[in-house]
Amino acid sequence: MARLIAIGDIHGEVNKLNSLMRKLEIKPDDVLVFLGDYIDRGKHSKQVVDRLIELSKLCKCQFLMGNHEYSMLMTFEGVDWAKTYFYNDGGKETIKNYGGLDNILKIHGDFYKNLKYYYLTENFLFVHAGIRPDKTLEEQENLDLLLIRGDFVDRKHNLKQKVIFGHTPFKAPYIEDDKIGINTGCGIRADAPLTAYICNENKFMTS
Ligand SMILES: [Mn+2]
Repeated sequence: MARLIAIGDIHGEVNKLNSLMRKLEIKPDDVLVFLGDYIDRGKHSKQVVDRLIELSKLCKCQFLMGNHEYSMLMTFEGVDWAKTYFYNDGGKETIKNYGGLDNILKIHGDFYKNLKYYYLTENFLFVHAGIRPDKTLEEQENLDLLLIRGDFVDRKHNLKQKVIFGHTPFKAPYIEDDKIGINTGCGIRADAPLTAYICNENKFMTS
């Protein structure tokens, strides 16, 4: 049976991504939904994106925008706050890994510019950070989808779908009736795993 699999924040940890993909034994009819924050902090952001592009040739993949990719893209647009954020929250590792800032867009510009803010199925909404609970999906603002924390994590929302999110780190998957958080700190702590949630089997897997 085809699986619907969400994968949490990777942050340049290509070895953990490879390990998790091996354990999942990806098949051509699987659908992988990556929740964003592929880059920064870890040393191998470029290799992570190379691997993601490879995976998109092996099975169906949805690549969502994280706040780190957004800040990087806005840095190229000359947005001051984004530049400050990018340079102070792991972006220096990404620039070094690509061999210079300009190489990022030359090598992977198409990938970054095509990232989506959310992915919706009948039973699940996938999004990097979460949603503003008192708004409909159509009313959401992109910056909330990328950055919201407690106002989403600590409150119930009204969507009929379960929300699968990353961004806010937890030691183990954060499981509520209406949401599941799977950022288990990959790229923050050396011993923190990368986590996947197999949605239609209600199972977790770690790197
Ligand atoms: Mn994030």
